[in-house]
Amino acid sequence: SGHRTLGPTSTPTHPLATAPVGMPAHSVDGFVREFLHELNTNQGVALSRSSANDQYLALASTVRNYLMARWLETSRRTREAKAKTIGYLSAEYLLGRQLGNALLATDLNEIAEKGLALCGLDLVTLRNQEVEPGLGNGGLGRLAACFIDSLATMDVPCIGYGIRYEYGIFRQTFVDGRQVEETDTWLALGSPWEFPHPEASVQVDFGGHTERYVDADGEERTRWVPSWNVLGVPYNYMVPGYLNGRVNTLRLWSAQATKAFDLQIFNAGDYAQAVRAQTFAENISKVLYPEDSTPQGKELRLQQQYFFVACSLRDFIDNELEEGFDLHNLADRITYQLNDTHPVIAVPELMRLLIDVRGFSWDEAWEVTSKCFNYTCHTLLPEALEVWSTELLGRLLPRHLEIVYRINDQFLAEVDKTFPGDGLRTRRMSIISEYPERGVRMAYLATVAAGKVNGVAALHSQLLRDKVLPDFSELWPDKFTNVTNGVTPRRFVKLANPKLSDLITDAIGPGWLTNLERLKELEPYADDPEFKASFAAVKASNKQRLTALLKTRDDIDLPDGHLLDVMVKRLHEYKRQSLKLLHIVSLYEQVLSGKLPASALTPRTVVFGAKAAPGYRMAKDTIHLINKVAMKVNSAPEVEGRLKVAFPANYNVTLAEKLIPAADLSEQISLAGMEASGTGNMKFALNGALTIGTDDGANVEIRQLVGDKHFFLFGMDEPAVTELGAKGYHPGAYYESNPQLRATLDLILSGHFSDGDPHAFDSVVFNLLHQDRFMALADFQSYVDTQALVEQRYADQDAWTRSAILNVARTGYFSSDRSMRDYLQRIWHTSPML
Ligand code: GLS
Repeated sequence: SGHRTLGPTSTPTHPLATAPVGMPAHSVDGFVREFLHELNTNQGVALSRSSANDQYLALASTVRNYLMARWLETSRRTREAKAKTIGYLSAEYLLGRQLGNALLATDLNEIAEKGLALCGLDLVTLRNQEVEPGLGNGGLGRLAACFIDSLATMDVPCIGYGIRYEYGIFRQTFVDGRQVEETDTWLALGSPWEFPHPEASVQVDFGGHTERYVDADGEERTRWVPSWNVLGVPYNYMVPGYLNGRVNTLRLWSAQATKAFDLQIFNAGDYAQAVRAQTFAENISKVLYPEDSTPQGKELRLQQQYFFVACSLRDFIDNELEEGFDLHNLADRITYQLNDTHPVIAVPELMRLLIDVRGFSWDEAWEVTSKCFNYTCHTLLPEALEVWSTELLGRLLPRHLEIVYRINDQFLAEVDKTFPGDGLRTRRMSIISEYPERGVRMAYLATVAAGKVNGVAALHSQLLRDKVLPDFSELWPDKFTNVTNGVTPRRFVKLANPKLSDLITDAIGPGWLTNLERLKELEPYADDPEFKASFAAVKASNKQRLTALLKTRDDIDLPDGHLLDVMVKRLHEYKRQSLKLLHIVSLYEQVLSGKLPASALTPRTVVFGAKAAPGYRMAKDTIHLINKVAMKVNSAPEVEGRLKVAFPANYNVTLAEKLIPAADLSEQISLAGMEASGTGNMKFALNGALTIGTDDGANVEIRQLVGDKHFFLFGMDEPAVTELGAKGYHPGAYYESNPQLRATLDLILSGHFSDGDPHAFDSVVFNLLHQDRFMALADFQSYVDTQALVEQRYADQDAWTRSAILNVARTGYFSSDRSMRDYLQRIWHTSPML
């Protein structure tokens, strides 16, 4: 290990060799020149013979070239200033399409549009060629993407570290209403945004055993003798700030077989075995685990985690720090943010590097390590807190397990000193769990090592302190803090909703996109008839845009003039898509049974978007049920023109950018105390949808900011949920006592939605009736009553639009720029570069 030799071997004499790299001219002419050059020299085709894919790839390279000078300059400037860098360690980055964002960051949109038109090409068509990099599951991965966007825009040095999955989140299709997963081949048609650096590969070891030995100074030391290894190849991606000249780096690692590993077997003549070895190594970065908020106790998952973390720590020390840097001062130059527990194995890895490789004493190493890490927890579900069995960890990373044991011994000694003789407490707090098997609680390890531990919304951080880690917050109250999540307004307002953005700029002038609290200046416009009319026209136009998209993308017809009611997020029981479904079936049942004339329904289209983890049976059954209800409702003459259910497959960032700006109503209906924050909720409010939601996650803060009158609150709050749980929850009692709920469930049980098969949805319905862990039945009446209030308000379009404008004006707080400011102040203790 050590520093690579970089740069020329003798002093360069050509004047260009030391000049900063040039940038193509910022003009239509300059752009066309660069584009055709890329098409000819990179794609090797003439314009007249180029495919749409050729044109897209050439366009991407062209835009990339405009960012290049800034990228190189950013890196030079950061090194020279020896600035502190944020090392964001995340197993997921749900980036979404890159081209639009790069055009925005370089202010090239108009130029590109005109230039391409002069070439007979259409920018929108080319933008639609891009397959989004879906290297994340949901909110957690998208949050990482928003954060690195904000840091670049705020001129903060950051390297995002993660995994370059060959296959990202699966592509969802429906067959007979059931989810079918297809592989996401996002790299198949070329990957113009990445820069591989195989020469900078890092070796990562696994397995084997440890040995004690005495070094030259007579010190007792430990040596790890691993049994196999792989190479990590870095791929760099640009992370451009918005119009500020900064371009940070996202560095994703791809696994490759090491030559030695390979050749040895190959030379022994076993070609098949050599190929198998390669496959084995490359499997590590093959595919994203399609789990969200649930643990995946797979060995490969742990391999992935250690793989990218080991590469990333080595990369920073060897390639970003100057030669001879004293690692005792490492915390002056980097602060690692652990995005959930996935990268927490970085803690023992840094200890190992410092002790075994750099010769630090244990105490010296701990002093450095405990200053380098902070930990963000993203969940409250107990089953989502990772615990790795010591059997597995010891087999895969024997030295790391030893280090974890010693960290635990040292930690428990501290607990015992603070609470002498409190054996129960020491056992509760141990990093090592003993039941159901001996394992390492990664959240505890992270909490012990971290300088700061944060939750992702005010309520979540409070519950984290009081319910998930109460002993730890008692021991170290100052370690705990909150940073409420945010979303980048560049992608989720400007790119997704250009018409709203123009309207805002017309009203309050430019500058709000990097200072989103300025949206407050829109408040007076909520009473301006002209502005209200324009605002409503923007919403209508966004609905038309969505209608056109869903027609071509999914062959779905969205009716005109409906209340557009949208629930998009991962399919999970705690998020309660089933509650939304019960509402739909309840409306339909009332019309069908004659309790309600169809004319009494507010015309409404409900749009779902949701992927279920492939192994999550209940979630997949719920998708099936939603699709079956949709088929029936959409073809029922009784509710024609009044109720429609649309479920476009494969919800992803690209679809979100079209769906959210069109929505009237945002469904945020998780059981209180379950959704750590949510970030979709923020995107909807910022785009002028009203929320129907529980008192959960960041909904709480959204409601406080927009005001009760402009938010539809329903259901139990967290204390009520806890109380009901303690009392004993019996969902069947709600079925028995609520005739409308009973009629609703009975209609499903009758086989009405399943071609007469009464058992098709037993799993979903009986789960609700007999278990209902997330108390959907308890909140049913409150939910349908509140939906009636929604309809009342919607009937007064003027009042609705006013509320929608106030939602936009009052939610500037949810910019991820503000989240990053909070992290800088409360956790990272650093500031933008000047
Ligand atoms: C999540 C939470 O479930 C979301 O509530 C949260 O908004 C997100 C980002 O903090 O993190 N945790 C998780 O495992 N997946 C998520 O989306």
